[in-house]
Amino acid sequence: MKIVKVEAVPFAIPYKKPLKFASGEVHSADHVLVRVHTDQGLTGSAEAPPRPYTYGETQESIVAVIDKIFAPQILGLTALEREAVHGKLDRTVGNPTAKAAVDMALWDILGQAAGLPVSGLLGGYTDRMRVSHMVGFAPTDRMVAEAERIRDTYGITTFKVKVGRQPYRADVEACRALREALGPETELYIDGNRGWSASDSARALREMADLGLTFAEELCPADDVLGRRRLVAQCPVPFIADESATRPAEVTRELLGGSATAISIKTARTGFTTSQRVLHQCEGLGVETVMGSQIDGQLGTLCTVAFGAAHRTSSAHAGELSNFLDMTDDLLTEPLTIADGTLRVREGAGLGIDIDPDKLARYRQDR
Ligand code: MUC
Ligand code: MG
Repeated sequence: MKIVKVEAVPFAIPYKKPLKFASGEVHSADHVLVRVHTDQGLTGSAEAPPRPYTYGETQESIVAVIDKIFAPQILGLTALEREAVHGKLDRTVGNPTAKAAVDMALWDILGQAAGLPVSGLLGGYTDRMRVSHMVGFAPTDRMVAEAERIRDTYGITTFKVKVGRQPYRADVEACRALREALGPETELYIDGNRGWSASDSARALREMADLGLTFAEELCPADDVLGRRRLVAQCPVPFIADESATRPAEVTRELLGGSATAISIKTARTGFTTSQRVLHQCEGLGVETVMGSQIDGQLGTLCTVAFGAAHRTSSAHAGELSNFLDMTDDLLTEPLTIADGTLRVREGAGLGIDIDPDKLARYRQDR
């Protein structure tokens, strides 16, 4: 199972409507399809989504780091030598989604070689996850209409509401309107993408105290160390670190430093190998996790649900598995479907990724 070729194929698929949040906005899925080929003819696939406002990566930088640095380093190693592969990749700092896609493509190869689903190899706890839908910035009536449409169409009853705008009261009003429209049984949590100050975050949380939020995520920058600790100490619900805890060392730092009390795990940035380390770290510390989305397309979502469903703790909360609904199309031969508020793990060997060659030809950006 020697690695003989690593491909990084940039592609672009427009969104039906942009997703807007405090640190950026997405109008098109300008992702990179990563394919690792072996001498036995197996090909593992995954996607890397560039998020410059979170990691500094771009579509061009992902292609360049894979073509110029990672591929030459790992050619000749086997798909079973993941630790050796990571040793090579980690000589380069940063580039988390490029590294994660290589890792997940290797797991895809292992699953295919064994004739077993990756989700089973990772832990096999369940075959599906409840879905949480992300509601981006828009006028309040449109945010409410979107949540109602998503609930009525897909049966989704968990929503992550993007907050972090200035002044913060508009977001408080949007959350209140969502709670009133969706009723007390719907699960709501908020994600500020560092848009508020620590003190505005505290004010907003006080004004939303009666809304029954499940979590608060990354409301203010973790770099404002003392303000953030003060906020987390008074936060009435688990405070999720997302972009401030993208590696095991950062997870340790944020949790032990009192800057977070829960962790968002994103396979798009820690693959399967390092996501499992983060999950076990959190389990050992008694800290809850949520399966987050790097605004994944269908490939990325398949990876997130394969990992999330594999473990008891990662499947305990709804996973962010519905961003692909905002896209006009995708690359999979058989599209993902969400029904009754849940998404199932794909059956079959590996990750179950089957790329439609016509769609790839239509959306690829390199020829
Ligand atoms: C999220 O959970 O924050 C937006 C920025 C990012 O890094 O991920 C998305 C969703
Ligand atoms: Mg987040």
